[in-house]
Amino acid sequence: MTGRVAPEMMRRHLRMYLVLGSVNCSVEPSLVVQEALAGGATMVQFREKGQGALTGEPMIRLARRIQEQCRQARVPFIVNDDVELALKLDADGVHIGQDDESAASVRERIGNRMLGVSAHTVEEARRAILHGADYLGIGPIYPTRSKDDAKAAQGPAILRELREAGIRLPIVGIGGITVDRVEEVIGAGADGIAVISAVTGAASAQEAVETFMGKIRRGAEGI
Ligand code: 3NM
Repeated sequence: MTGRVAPEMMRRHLRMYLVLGSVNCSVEPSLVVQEALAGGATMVQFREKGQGALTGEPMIRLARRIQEQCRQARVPFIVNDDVELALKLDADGVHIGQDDESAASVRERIGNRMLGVSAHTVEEARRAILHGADYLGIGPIYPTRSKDDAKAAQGPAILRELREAGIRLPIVGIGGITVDRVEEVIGAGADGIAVISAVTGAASAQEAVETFMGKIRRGAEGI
């Protein structure tokens, strides 16, 4: 990649952002990824966290497999939290939370790779932007069972608040998002949605993503 990702490109990548690790999947995670990519997922985050998460070589093997699937689909592959792993794999980007290493120091380490930062308030969002974030992950919008230490759900109002405060950076909403809630999230100011369980827990990940994408397209076109 030459230079930082352009905001307009970032917005497109964020439309249907699948986040997952082996803990979230009842089948082989790469099968879920394959289906989700076939359905039109626009970005994938490897988030190997929680009880029973893989570590060491098995974790790296899974990450590489998913990265290769993303490469073939020409979809960015993002690593959650683990900057070392992202650099080792030459991932397209890193996503960090507020408790992780500071965004400024991650930005220094990853160069022009994409940097996503979770933020929960206008102040955290402003700081993340100053420190070099390419996009903000805002959540949980709705209650979620996929993150042990999730904060209280904020509702779509937080998205509106950020936009009204003048924050223009690409934003993805996360937490408890289902197909019925997409319009609300996009309508409140998000460029896209990030989901775990609505895709990993679906009978068909491909159909789930296709349904999401249909709604996101309509939302983005303001229909
Ligand atoms: N981050 P689901 S909520 C990974 O609020 C993650 O920052 C969140 O999973 C945040 O789509 C969350 O199953 C879990 O609710 C999202």
